[in-house]
Amino acid sequence: MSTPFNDVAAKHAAFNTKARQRIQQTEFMMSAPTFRLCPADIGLEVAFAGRSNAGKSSAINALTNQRQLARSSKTPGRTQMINFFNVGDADRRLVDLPGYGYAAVPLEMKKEWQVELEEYLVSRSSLAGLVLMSDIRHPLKFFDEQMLRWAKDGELPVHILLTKADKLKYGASKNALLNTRKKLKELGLNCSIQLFSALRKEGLDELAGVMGNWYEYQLDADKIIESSFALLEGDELEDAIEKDALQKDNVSKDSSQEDSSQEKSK
Ligand SMILES: Nc1nc2c(ncn2[C@@H]2O[C@H](COP(=O)(O)OP(=O)(O)O)[C@@H](O)[C@H]2O)c(=O)[nH]1
Ligand SMILES: [Mg+2]
Repeated sequence: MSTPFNDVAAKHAAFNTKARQRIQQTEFMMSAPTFRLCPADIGLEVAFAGRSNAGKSSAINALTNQRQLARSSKTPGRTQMINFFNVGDADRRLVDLPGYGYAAVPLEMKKEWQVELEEYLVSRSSLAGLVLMSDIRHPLKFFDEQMLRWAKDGELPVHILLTKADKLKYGASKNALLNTRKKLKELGLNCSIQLFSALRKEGLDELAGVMGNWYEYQLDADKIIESSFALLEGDELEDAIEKDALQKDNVSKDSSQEDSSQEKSK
C-alpha cells in the first residue's frame, strides 16, 4: 500500500540512487602539493578526510565504482598530495585530502600542513561539505575531533562514515553508531553519521544522497515515484531501475534496427 511515508522514503531512495549513478562519472582532475595550487574556488566541492588507513581510498573507489581512482595504498601516509576529481561536470569536485596521523611526518611539516588544512576548511567558499572517515573499531581519535572543530568554526556540514563496518557483528556496529552519535552530541557537534563498508559495498547510496544534496543535484525523482518502483527501497529499487534502463535501451536498439531495415527496403 502506498502511504505518505513510503512515498517520501521511495523519493529519498530514488534520489540517492540517481546521485550515486551521477557520482560514478567521477574522473581524476589534478593533484596539488599545497592548497595554494588548487583549482579556482568556484562551483561545489566535497572533501574526504580521515586518518591514514581509515579506508578513505577504498571508500572513494567503492563510491565511484572505479577500482583504481583513488590509489588504495598499503603504505600509510604515502599519499601526500591533495587530489582533485571532477564529479560529472567541471564545477563539482571531490577532494581527496592526505591522510593524517602518520607518525613519520616531521613535526614542522605537520604544523605547516595543519595551518593550511584549517584555512582550507574554514575559508574555502566552494567547499560544501566534509566526509570524515573513521574506523568503526576506534572512531573519533584526537585529530578527527580537531577536524570536526575546524569544520564547526567554518560552519561546514560534516558527514561521518564509520568505515570497515564489516569488521563488527551487526549488533556491535549499531552500538558503535549509537555511541559515536552520543559522543558527538556531548561535544556539541551536529554531524550526520552512517555505517559504511567498502568491502561489502554497504552505505554507498546513503553517502551518495548526502553528497547529492551538497552538490545541489536537482534529480527528477518524481518521475520514478509515479512508476511501479514506488514501494521499493535500497537494492530492490536499484535492481528495478537497472532493469528499466536495460529495457529502455533494448527498445531504442530495436527501433533503430527497424529504422535501418526500413532504409534497406527503400
Ligand atoms: N574489512 C575491510 N577492510 C577495509 C575496508 N576498507 C578499507 N579496508 C582496508 O583497510 C586498509 C586501508 O584502506 P585504504 O582505503 O588504503 O585507507 P586510506 O589510507 O584511508 O586510504 C586496506 O588494507 C584496506 O583493504 C572495508 O570496508 N572493510
Ligand atoms: Mg589512501
